[in-house]
Amino acid sequence: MDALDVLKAKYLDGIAAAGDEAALEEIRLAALGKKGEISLKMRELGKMTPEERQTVGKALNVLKDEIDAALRAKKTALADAALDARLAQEWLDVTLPGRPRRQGTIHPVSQVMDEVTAIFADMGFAVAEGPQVESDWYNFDALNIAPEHPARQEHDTFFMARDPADPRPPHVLRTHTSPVQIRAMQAQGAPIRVIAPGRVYRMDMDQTHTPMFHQVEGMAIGKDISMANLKWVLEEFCKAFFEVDNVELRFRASHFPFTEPSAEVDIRCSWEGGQLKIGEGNDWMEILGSGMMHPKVLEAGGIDPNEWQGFAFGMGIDRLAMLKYGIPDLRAFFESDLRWLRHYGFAALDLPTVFGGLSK
Ligand code: 2NM
Repeated sequence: MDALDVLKAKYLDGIAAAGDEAALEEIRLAALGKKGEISLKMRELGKMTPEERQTVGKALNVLKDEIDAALRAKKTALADAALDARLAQEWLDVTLPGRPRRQGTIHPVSQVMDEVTAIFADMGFAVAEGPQVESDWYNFDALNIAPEHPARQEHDTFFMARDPADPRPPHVLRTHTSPVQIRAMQAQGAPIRVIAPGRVYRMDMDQTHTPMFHQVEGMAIGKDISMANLKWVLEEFCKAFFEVDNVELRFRASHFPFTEPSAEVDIRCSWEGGQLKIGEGNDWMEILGSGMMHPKVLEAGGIDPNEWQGFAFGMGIDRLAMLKYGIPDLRAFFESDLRWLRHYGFAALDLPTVFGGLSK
């Protein structure tokens, strides 16, 4: 029995001293592996007398269990210690503020989108969103844009790859956010007041056009909504957006397939000394398109044009951002130049609100 006590002391000391899992595994093999010391001793039981076999066998089994238990306990202890060490090393204080040098900024387009959304939300308009890849029906037909309209020809619109097996016209990258409004009408019915801000795509690229740009369109449908409501809403919008007390708008007769009558809207301004001033001066600047929703568009949205009527308008966000924040070159908008973003970007935590100041 002395021999087993020596074995026991040897292995338990070894286990206690083991510094990692590999060392433990070595000990396990040496003691309990197929050719391990304990296993070999077990094999010798066959040569013993039945009485010897009973006492030595029992003692060997006890020893085997003790070593096995010590190995498991040590393995757990090593894993716990490894985790503790890792936790001690990889800590992170999630309550720390961001490091100013590395903090990102809000892109002027996002800032203006948020401002526009806040202003219209204040007048009771909900925000609607929809897919950027649209069916030909939602992007064109539902908006009373005829098949022969120039916008439907190859050169203005990005078409998705055509499946030769599919007879339907291919989907398109939406050329305006109007399809979102068709979807909103279908989903909610009338009366309704929504704006649809988002990305739109047209095949155009020069000093003043990028193939992807941003729009916000809006509509209000009710029993007696008129151009007068449109004019008030747009004036309120312009005063809030340009942060001036007075604005003057000029409605010029125009033509859009989705509105009848249609008007382009100019705002009184001055450009004296290259500096834009809104609400004064003798210049006019076009800022948006608008009109009364065409009966066919209401119908496409599932709304009865004999019972309901509404106004709609649309404007370009990118140009509004350039005007308001004095950004000279449109193309820099989408180049992701960090110096540009730091210069023209906005602090991430200053959310625009109508009551708290839109742009601070
Ligand atoms: C414009 C000009 C005039 C417009 C129409 C609609 C819809 F989907 F409700 F019919 N949304 N926006 C619209 C009307 C857009 O952009 C120059």
